[in-house]
Amino acid sequence: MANDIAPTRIIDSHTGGEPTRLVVEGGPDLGAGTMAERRARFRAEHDRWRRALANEPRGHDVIVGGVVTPPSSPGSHCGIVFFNNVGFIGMCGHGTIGLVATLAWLGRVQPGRLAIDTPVGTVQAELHADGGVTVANVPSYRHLRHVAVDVPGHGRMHGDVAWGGNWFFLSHDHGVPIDREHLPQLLAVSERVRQALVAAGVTGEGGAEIDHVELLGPPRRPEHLATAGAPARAGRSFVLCPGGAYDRSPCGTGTSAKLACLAADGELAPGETWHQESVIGSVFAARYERTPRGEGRGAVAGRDEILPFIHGRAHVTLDARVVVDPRDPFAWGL
Ligand code: PYC
Repeated sequence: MANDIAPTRIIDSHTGGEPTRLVVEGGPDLGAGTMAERRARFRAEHDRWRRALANEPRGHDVIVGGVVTPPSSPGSHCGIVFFNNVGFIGMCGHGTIGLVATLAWLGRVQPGRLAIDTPVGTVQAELHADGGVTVANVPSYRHLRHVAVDVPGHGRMHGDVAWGGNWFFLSHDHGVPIDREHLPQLLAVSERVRQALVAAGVTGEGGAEIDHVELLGPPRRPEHLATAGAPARAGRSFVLCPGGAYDRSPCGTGTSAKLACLAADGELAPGETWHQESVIGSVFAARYERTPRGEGRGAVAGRDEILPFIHGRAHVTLDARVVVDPRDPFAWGL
């Protein structure tokens, strides 16, 4: 039976274990305009594509998808709109590393720098000769410090609210070890935290929903542990994503939010390397530069923002063509 759609090619990759599924040919026509306008058009007119690619039976709740578009800014290589099983996300660090690795695999980019337009700003990326990728993310900042939330069944917890391209609540005092053995508890607690934030009216700037919860702990990898006289410049994180899945990678936007908090607390100097481990043990190397005051997102005068740099590596896992069988009642996703 013939396909119901124009030829559509997807390429899957993973970054530190977290999958990215990119539409590199065909797919929805998001038209012209800013990336935020293209995302709005995607949401309003083409949401079946998101469901088809990120939901069962073709996808699953861990997938972050992206539609690669022509650039919206002069000088950029391309644009990208990221989505998941429940909606759209602003930026995606692991997904951008996956995008650059995918473009390299397709032969569309060579080692060097490229700019990529996203709905929350243009980011810079560098493809290194060894295949590693560094992403200079959107300017990031801490919005609220040490907020108390009462989490039903768990008790009072505290955390910072920070922007790293998505909104995060970052907490240390959750009491759960950050390892695979405790995934059921980590998922349960983080989901309750998200609900408690909504109930308590704790939001990002301008009432924005905090849709990612980041539970933090000490590093586990031997090379990241503190040594005599030298504190650990590393941590381990569990990140709950908006659709209920956890990030297998250290989460690029979550690492950016963490860097913003470290910078605000004076615990990491500009240029110093921070290693962020994921709950499965994959690692991003990160650092930041200070941005001139108030020149970042929204240009809020006097706000301290940082420019985060996230370094990681992605591997292509699949190169496929989407089939939509008109007889299939679930062809566009559950
Ligand atoms: O790497 O920024 C990230 C990310 C966001 C959601 C899943 N991964």
